[in-house]
Amino acid sequence: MQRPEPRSRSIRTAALGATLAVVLAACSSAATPAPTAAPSAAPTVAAKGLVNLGQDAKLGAYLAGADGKSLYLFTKDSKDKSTPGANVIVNWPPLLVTSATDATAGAGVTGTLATIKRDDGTTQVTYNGIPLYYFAKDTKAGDFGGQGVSGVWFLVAPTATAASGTIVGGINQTGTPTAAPSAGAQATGAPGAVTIANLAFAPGTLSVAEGTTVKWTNNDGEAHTVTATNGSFDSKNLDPGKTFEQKFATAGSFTYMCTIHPTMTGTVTVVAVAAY
Ligand SMILES: [Cu+2]
Repeated sequence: MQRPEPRSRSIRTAALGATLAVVLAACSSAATPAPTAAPSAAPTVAAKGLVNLGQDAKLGAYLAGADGKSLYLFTKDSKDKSTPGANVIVNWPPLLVTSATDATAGAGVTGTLATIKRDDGTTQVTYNGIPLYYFAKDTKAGDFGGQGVSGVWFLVAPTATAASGTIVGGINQTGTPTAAPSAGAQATGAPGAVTIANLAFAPGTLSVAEGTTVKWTNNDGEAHTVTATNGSFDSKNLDPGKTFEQKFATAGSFTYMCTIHPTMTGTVTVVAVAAY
């Protein structure tokens, strides 16, 4: 399914820009003698490629792009075949390169990186035959907004493969024996949702990854508040049917309560996402 060329070009340019940025950050451009590494640079940056290994406490190891953003597989794809569709193109930008040699692997990425030609003429990166995508609503490293969406989009475990034709090995992909265990809300595809009903927060303790926006919905017949014990956030009076959102950028355990009904308490546990 063809899309207007300017959009494709902008994605490709963005991907190329990210690659160049990494090369520059790593001070390893083939054409330029490597100067002394900047003291502020993390040691692992130099090992970065276009596809890298991320590590999450709950989800385990997963693939991430040069910018650290999560990469996903689409279970409706098959070996070396991206399934075109308007919804796919809008919400799931493929990981594109201008040349197959741009598909470089970061430290610890042991699968085979290759490329396929998409119907719109662009070149998409594959991992063990699996076409790779970003999720449009992920904005930074450690965002897992696409995980489990519609039961067909999953983070890519390092062991994932399409060698047999169908795609297996997405993290928590249904029916995949290699799925990593997870108790986190991220695996449900509806991260960060708390319902208020019957004078209680459910779940009472919610575990999310760093950077997740948690949304409370008051399904009760009366007003409540979502008020942080440490004062860092406060919904004020939340009337029936209303929602409140709070982003949790840093790891930690955050307790909150309803100031109208002080026996109503809850906790958001924010799990750190390892840097690359
Ligand atoms: Cu209340």
